[in-house]
Formats: sequence, structure tokens, C-alpha cells
Amino acid sequence: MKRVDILSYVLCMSWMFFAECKSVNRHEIRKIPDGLIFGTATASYQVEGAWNEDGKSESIWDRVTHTKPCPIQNCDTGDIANDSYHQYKRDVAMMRELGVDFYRFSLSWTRILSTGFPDKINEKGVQYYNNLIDEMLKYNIQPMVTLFHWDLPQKLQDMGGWTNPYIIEWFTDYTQVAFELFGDRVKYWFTINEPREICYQGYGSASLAPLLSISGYGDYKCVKNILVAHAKTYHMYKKEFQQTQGGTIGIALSVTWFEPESEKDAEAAEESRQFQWGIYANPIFSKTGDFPKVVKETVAAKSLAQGFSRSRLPELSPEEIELIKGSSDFFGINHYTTKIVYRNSSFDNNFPVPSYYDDIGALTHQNETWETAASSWLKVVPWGFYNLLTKIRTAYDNPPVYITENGFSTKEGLVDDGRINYYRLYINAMLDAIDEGSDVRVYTAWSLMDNFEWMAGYSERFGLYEVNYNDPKRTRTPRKSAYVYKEILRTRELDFHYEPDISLPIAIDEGH
Ligand code: GBH
Repeated sequence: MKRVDILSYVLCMSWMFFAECKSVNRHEIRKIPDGLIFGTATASYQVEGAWNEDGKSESIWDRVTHTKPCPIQNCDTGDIANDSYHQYKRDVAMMRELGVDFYRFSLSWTRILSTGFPDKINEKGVQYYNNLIDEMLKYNIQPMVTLFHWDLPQKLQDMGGWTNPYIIEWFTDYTQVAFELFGDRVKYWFTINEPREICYQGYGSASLAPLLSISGYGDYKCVKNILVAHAKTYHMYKKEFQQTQGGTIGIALSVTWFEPESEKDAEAAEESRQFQWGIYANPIFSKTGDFPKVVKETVAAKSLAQGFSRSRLPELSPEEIELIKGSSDFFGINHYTTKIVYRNSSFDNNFPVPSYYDDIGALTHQNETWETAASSWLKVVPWGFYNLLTKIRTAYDNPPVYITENGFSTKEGLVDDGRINYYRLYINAMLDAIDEGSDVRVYTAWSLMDNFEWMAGYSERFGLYEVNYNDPKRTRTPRKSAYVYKEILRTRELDFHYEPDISLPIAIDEGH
């Protein structure tokens, strides 16, 4: 037994780590089931650059990164980023080197509609996406398109952004244009990437644009508008486009796994799940629809006790509940890590009142023994991924699942054994869940290449390819993990012992 196996065996003895046993009892070589497709992902602001070229207007990320004093690590910006606006051919060549089935990227609203509204279509911006899509299709790589990955037009933010119910119109006007322009070739659509991060991190805390800290209020207004905007886009696609275009459409939620610290914290862990992602998943994927009961009741009771005249969480009307219910063809999951939850019984914490975390009434931590990525929040906990997929299967009647993001950050450097280990363990945990009946159909590695990691700038690297930001050409070089990912896709096997020779070039295989 290797040292890590012995450690895992000991951990298996205690009930709370029971789930850990599943993923460590791994086969040497494991088959990937037929039909599961593999790809990589990026997002517009994180890779495109060309922030003010060819008619593109200002987004909330342009505004934040140009703010003085700079709120981003090292004062990094996405002004140039990976220069993908000019280098899409190189990006597609990398997809061919990896042999991916698809590539998930996002559209920049301000590149397509300079005014934010559909009164003027910016032809040059449209041309960029046409070029990228056509180049991918030439090599049989499916485009998967995220309509919104955080780069809201600044003008719409000036009018309240996701807290203004008019955003439902602004968003559906924009998404209609996108379906009209690209829907003949795009067969996979994602409406919104990670509503939790948009609402909580953007409006409830100052950890993503627009850097507001209106916690327990602004974040909840955002939640409702996002759900309705998403659902209206979904129904528009179904009604006006799907028959002729034949695609599939859904949402990508950020889903952290919350594990109870002990048996007595089971309820606190479940409530954390409901507040953190059930607030989006329950309205869309449950049979009853609407916000989770515990979230509605807790926020309503606290709001009244705090002197508000109504709940800080907006209500969904019966019509809105029906509109949102079932509005996703699949459950899109961005998953990275796990947290341990315990009840905050004394409630004497440092959370402001009111706030989202005060409403949750639980605290989290991560185990110090868990291996960590370059991002401090990202710990390697593959059994959490297994538990999460199992929970989604049982709680929401086994929906089709698309893993829309999963990945690991390092510092610079081409030998990234930490990333290789992460991908192997997480794919292995996913295969365990599939063996037990989870209907996972898509797996997406975040990311194809290093990119602008939001507030962390370029200090945390998620790429299978390294990007050299000192080089005006933004040269991309495959990391060791790129060779390993390629081999998994080529052989359709997970082999924990495969060691690539990274002195050889990573070649484009025939058929790609
Ligand atoms: C995704 O967000 C994004 O979609 C993508 O753009 C990004 O580059 C990628 O992941 C890597 O970060 O609770 O304070 O400990 C990930 C969202 C961010 C959710 C960190 C969990 C934990 C912060 N995750 N967050 S905290």
C-alpha cells in the first residue's frame, strides 16, 4: 500500500469520511463510458483582450480593472489578456492538439451590441465570433456558447444591473440577437454562468464586478432577476429557435459541496447547500419549483425581526414559479471544491446584520490536510464531487448533467503534477457517480489556457496551456497536463500511471 492509500484507509474508518473510500479504491486503468464528451472552456473577458477595439464598448470588468487605485492583484487588466480576439486560429489549433469534442466560450455583450441594446449590431464583433465558430466547425469541434459570463455592459450597470427588473428585457433582447446570429451553427447554449458568483460576489460582497457590498439585500434582488431573465431566454429559444436550429439550452450553476463537520451539523450543511445553490436549483430543477422553503422562511423571519417591512428575499409569483420550473435541458455544474460546515450556534460572528452569511447561520472551513491549489479556496477533495453528483441525482430526479467547469490552479511552470493529480482524481470520482447511475454527459476542463483570473489577475493559472504574459505574442505552451488530458481523450481510459514525454511536440492527430 502506498502511503496515501493507508491514510485514506484510516480516514475511511470514521463515518464522516466514509465517502472518501469510494474514490481512493481506484482501478489502475478505467474505461470512460461511451457517449461522455470532453472539452475545455474559457470566457470572453478572461481571454479576448481588444477591450476597446472595433466598436466594443465598456463592460463592468473594463470599469473595475481601470479603477484607481487598482483593486486587482498586480493591477492586472484584461485589456490584452490572451489576445484571443486576434489569435483564434491558434486557440483552435490547441483544441485540435488536445483532441477535444467541444469548446465552451462566452460572448461579450459589449462586443456584439455596443450600446448594450439591439438598436445597432456591431458587425466586426460579430465577425470575430463567426470566424471562431467556423474555424472550430471546420475541424468538427462543437461550439458551446455561454451567453453571459459576467461582462455586463457598464451602461446597464449604471442603471442597476442585475438588481433592476428591466434587465429581463435587456438580457432577452441581447440573447435573441445571439440566437439569430449564431444559432444556425451553435447547438449548445448556456444562458448564464454562475448566478451565485454574479449575485453574491458582485452585489453582496466586493469580490467580483461591480464590487458592491449590499449583502442580504442586493444579492437577493439579483437572484430573482437572474432566474426570470434566464427562464425567459430559455422559453424564447424553445419557442422561436429550437425547431429550426435544433439545439439544447440550460444554465451553469456554481456548486460547491458542503459536508457536515459532524452528525449534528447535517442540517447546517443542508441549509448551506440550499442557500448557496438550492436558491437557483430548486426553482429550476425541483418538482415544486420556487425558492427552497428554508431559505424563504429564514430570510422572511429575520427580515421582520430586523425591522424590514417585508422579506429581503423577493417573492416569486405563481406565474414566475411556473415560468422558471423546468427551464433547463440539463443541470450545468461548475465544480471546484468542498467545504466543511458547522452550525454557528451562538450566532456571535463577525457577519454584518443583515447579510447573506448571517442568514445562512453556519460557518465553513477546509481541512488543513487537503492539498491546495494556487488559489487558497481550492482544495483537492474528489469525494466531495462524488457526493455532489449523487445528491443531484437523488434530489432532482436524475437530470442530465453537464460538467461545465472543473479545474485546478498552479503558479507558472510547465510541469503541473498537481493539476494532473486533480483531473485524474476528479474524473475518477465522476466515473464512480456515473457507475451508480448519475447521468453525466459532458465534462469540461477549466481551462484551455491560463487567463485573467478576475480579482487574482494572472497570479493564478488554470490552463492546460501556459500563456506567457511577458511576450506581446502571448505565446501558448502545452503543460504536462495537456499531454495527459489528450491521452485520456484519445484512449478513452483513465490511467493513473501514464507519464507523457513532454520533450515531444503535442501533435494534432488525424481526424482533427
Ligand atoms: C469559475 O468561478 C468561473 O466561472 C471562471 O470564470 C473562473 O476562472 C474559474 O471558476 C476559476 O476560479 O467562498 O470566498 O472561499 C469559480 C467560482 C470562486 C466559487 C471561488 C467558489 C470560493 C470563494 N468560485 N469561490 S470563497
